[in-house]
Amino acid sequence: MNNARLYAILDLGYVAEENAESVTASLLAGGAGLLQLRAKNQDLATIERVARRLLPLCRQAGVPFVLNDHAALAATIGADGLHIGQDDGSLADARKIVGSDLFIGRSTHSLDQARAALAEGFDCIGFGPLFPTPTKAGRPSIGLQDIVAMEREVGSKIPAFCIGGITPETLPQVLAAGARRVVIVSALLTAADIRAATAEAVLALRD
Ligand code: 3NM
Repeated sequence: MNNARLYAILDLGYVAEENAESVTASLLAGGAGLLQLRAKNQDLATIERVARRLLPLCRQAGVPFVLNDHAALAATIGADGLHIGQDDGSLADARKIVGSDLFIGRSTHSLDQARAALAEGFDCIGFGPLFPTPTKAGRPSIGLQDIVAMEREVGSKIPAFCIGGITPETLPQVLAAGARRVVIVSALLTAADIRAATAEAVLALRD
């Protein structure tokens, strides 16, 4: 686990498989510090194929490659990290599958869940969605009011990434509310210039 401020996600809901490498290259060139492959509703063979193409790009950039959801596949392909949601079982169960080499992150949707993920021993968390987002449609947004407490109690111990509806327009508010690290998905993947949009976010996240 590194000290990344900007965590980018290559989400196959936004990016066609044939563009996965070029978009990932742009996210990495822009300075994303972590790269996750997220592929809801895709078969495992597709996910493995895309993951095996993205992994060397990340390695070359010195950026950890994280797989969403699929613990066994993450271990098989040699990913650096695994990310799992609230309904994806315990850390201990995921550890049994991936072993001790990978870091494991958890999605959290409240201050209590963030505290619980820290107590359980996760290596990092997502915290959100701060705002309503088309990327996770229907999930209630949690607002900005708990970011300070979350950063104090959890973000001071493990990397904690605010997520959900973060765009160039909302990022200043998110930072003003106390966030230090963010995940940005659609605002980067739909940007006219992905590398430039990523670089701008990295700049805004610097101390
Ligand atoms: N997880 P965008 S919100 C993948 O709160 C994801 O756990 C969330 O995408 C959570 O930057 C989210 O497009 C979507 O809003 C983030």
